[in-house]
Amino acid sequence: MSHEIKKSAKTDLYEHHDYYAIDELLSEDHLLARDAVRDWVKQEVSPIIEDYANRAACPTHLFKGLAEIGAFGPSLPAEYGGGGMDEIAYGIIMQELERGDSGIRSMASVQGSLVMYPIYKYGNEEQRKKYLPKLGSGEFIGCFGLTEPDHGSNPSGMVTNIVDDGDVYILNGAKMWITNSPVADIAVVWAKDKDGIIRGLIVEKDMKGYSAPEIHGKWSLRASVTGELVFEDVRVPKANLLPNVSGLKGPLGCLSKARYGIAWGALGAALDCYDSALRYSKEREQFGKKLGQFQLTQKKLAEMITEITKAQLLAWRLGTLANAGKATPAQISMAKRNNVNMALEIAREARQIHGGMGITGEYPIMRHMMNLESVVTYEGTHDIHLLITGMDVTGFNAFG
Ligand code: TGC
Ligand code: FAD
Repeated sequence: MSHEIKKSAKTDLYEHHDYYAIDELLSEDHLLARDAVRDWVKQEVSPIIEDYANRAACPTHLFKGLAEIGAFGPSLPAEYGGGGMDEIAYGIIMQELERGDSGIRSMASVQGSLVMYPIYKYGNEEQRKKYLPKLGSGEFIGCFGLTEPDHGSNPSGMVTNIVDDGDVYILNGAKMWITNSPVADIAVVWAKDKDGIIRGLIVEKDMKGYSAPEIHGKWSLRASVTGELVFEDVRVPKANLLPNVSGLKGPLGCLSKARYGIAWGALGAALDCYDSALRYSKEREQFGKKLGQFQLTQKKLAEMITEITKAQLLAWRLGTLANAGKATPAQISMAKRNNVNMALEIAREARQIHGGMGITGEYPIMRHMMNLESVVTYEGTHDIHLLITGMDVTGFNAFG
């Protein structure tokens, strides 16, 4: 894909906000990873992102750079193409990427948590060796096909299926809303076998009967490419079946990994909106005073930094639980839901503080706000995560 890099004249002035000295809870490695990714975002993402979002174009040239900074599978073992770091480092990297743009974090989430992770966790050694180094280096782009046109929140109803035919499975069906599918070399696809059991397969783009048309007209995540996956009698070698998992817990296990990253990522978008609003409130004057001198503006800013601080603590504690292997799916749901909603509310308040300027691309607010409307829906909607918490505390399932 060709890319015209139009550098914006404005500089990324972002400064970190750490009201509760959470940095003191982080290791030197965490801080080094954070600073490296922040610098990369300032140099490679901030100057071009408004232009790409405006044109609804995906900066696919950033895949290589994302690989170089270790954004693909930061907590997967290094010998399998990951970063060999811990879960908090993974979270912080997602935070810094989403500070630039949710679509850039999406590129990394899908590649690392939804494509490399299932191949690492559920694949055999041959599959790991064949795909993971190429995915880790950005030579291959991957995508994750779970959602279908008629089965979004309820993936267990999927109709995409495989039929056993000697050395191959014949795959039929369609997936919808798939991040990166139009540019992907491989897809991790979830489909039902003849007994209705969900299985995972690695499907390659050159397999006959595979297509990945792009979905156009998005007002959200405009710098991220989204498409369908269509399978018409695709003959997938049996060697491409992920042997070590069956059932919905396969894809849901990957989602736990990615939702964890989003809980941190959303903090980045919120911090960027707060940072911009705080700066604007100290510069812009009305009625002979800076906006920040009005009590109503202070209320907005004080509530923003309070909510950000609470969400930072939630993410950090979730990270320590994840490092100990103790983070439950329901705890991850709570953090994803809370932090994304928090970021969306902060984007809306930050937009108010910027007045009319807040709707322009001069400031990152509107882009973050529109992006977050997808983030609050994908990887489980706001209400689905509420129902997961509800089920966890009551023991009653209110989905069906
Ligand atoms: P349920 O009966 O509850 O569970 C089935 C099996 O899965 C296990 N399980 C999990 N395992 C690991 N992690 C989790 N988070 C898990 N949640 C459940 C569960 O223990 C059970 O195991 P077993 O051994 O008993 O079989 O399943 P259900 O059919 O009732 O569904 C529950 C529900 C509604 C919560 C689930 O379907 C759900 O989470 N729906 C939301 C769908 C969703 O999140 N889709 C995301 C698609 S991918 C995407 O959006 C990528 S965007 C990427 C980007 O661009 O960044
Ligand atoms: P629906 O499930 O139809 O839900 C519509 C509304 O009904 C929501 O508000 C929901 O909360 C509510 N609802 C549904 N069920 C219940 C219930 N039981 N009780 C109360 N309310 C309910 N999927 C992938 O597999 N791979 C990807 O890479 C991927 N990338 C995406 C990228 C983007 C930009 C977007 C927008 C989506 C992506 N998705 C992807 C799909 C995403 O995960 C789904 O959109 C999401 O899970 C919701 O499904 P749906 O859109 O079909 O909404």
